[in-house]
Amino acid sequence: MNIRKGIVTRFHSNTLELMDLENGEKITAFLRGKFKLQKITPIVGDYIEYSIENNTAKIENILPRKNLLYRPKIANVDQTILVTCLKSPKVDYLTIDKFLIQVEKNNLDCIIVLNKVDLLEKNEIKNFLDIYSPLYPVVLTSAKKNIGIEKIKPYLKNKISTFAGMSGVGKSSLLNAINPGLKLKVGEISEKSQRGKHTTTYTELLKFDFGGFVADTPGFAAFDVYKFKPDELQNYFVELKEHSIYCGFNDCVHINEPHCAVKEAVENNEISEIRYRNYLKIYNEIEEFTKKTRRKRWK
Ligand SMILES: Nc1nc2c(ncn2[C@@H]2O[C@H](COP(=O)(O)OP(=O)(O)O)[C@@H](O)[C@H]2O)c(=O)[nH]1
Ligand SMILES: [Mg+2]
Ligand SMILES: [Zn+2]
Repeated sequence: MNIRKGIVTRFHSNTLELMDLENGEKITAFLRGKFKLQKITPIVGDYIEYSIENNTAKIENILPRKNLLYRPKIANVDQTILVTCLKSPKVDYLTIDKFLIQVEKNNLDCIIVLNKVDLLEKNEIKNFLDIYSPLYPVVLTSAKKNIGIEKIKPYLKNKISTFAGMSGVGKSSLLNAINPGLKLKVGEISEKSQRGKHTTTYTELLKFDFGGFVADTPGFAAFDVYKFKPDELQNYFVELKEHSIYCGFNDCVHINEPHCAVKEAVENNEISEIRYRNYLKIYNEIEEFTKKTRRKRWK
C-alpha cells in the first residue's frame, strides 16, 4: 500500500478534505472504522497518513499533535497573527491585552498587526508602538491602502497561523491583500456566526501561494480569560513574568506586596503603566467573575 502524508484542511459530514503535503493536491478522504473505535477524530490542522486504493482515499494514521486549540478546534498551530485597529471599530488596549493573554496561555508565538493605519495620526501610532513593540513584533498595515502587506508575508511562510482579533478590524481584508486568490468575504461578521444560530460555519485551513497555511479564526476567545485563576494571570503578561522573579515574595501578585519588582518597574517606566493597569483590571474582573459563579452555585 502506498502511504502518503497530508494535512486536514476541512470537514464535511462524512468525509474530510486534505492536502497532499508533497504535491499540494486537494483530496477528499474517508475515515477508517478504526478511528471510531479508538474514539480519535482527526481535526483541521492534523497531519495524517493516507492511502489510495481503487480511487478512494482513506486516512490511515493521525500523526502526533503539537498542540490543540478549541474555539474552533484546530491542531498544530504555530502562531497567531493578532490583528487590531484603534478606530472604526474602536478597540481599546484592554481588549488587545485579553487576546494576548490567550495567546500566551496557549503558548503560541504572536505577531501583532496594527491595521487601518490610514485612519490614525502619527502620535496614535507612536503610543501603540511604545507599548507593544518591546513585547511582540508589530507590523503596521492598511489593507485599504496596501501598506505593510509585504512585511507580514515572511512571518507566515511555511507556518500554520491563525488570525485573531475583533470583528471588523480587517482580518479578511488583510488575507485577501496578502494572497488575492483566497477571496475571503469582507465585512462578514464571522465571529457571530461561529456561535452557530443561523449559519453553519466551519474551520478551514487555507494555503498561501508562497507556502504556509492560515485559518481565518483565532482558536480561542478573549472572554475565556475569566476561567483563569487570578494568580495565574501574571504568567501571561510577558514583561510582568520577566520582572516577577525579583519580587520579595515568591507568590507576589504585584498589587499590595512590599518589595515588588513589578511595581518598581512600572514606576521606572520599564513596564508600561497601561499594561499594568490592564493587568489589575483583568485580575479584578476574574475575581468578580469567580465570586459571582460561586454565589450562583450556592443558590
Ligand atoms: N480604512 C480602512 N478600512 C479597512 C482596512 N482594512 C479593512 N477595512 C474595512 O473594514 C471592514 C471590515 O473588514 P473585514 O476584513 O471584513 O474585517 P474582519 O471582520 O476582521 O475580517 C470592511 O469594510 C473593510 O473594507 C484598512 O486598512 N483601512
Ligand atoms: Mg472576516
Ligand atoms: Zn511583585
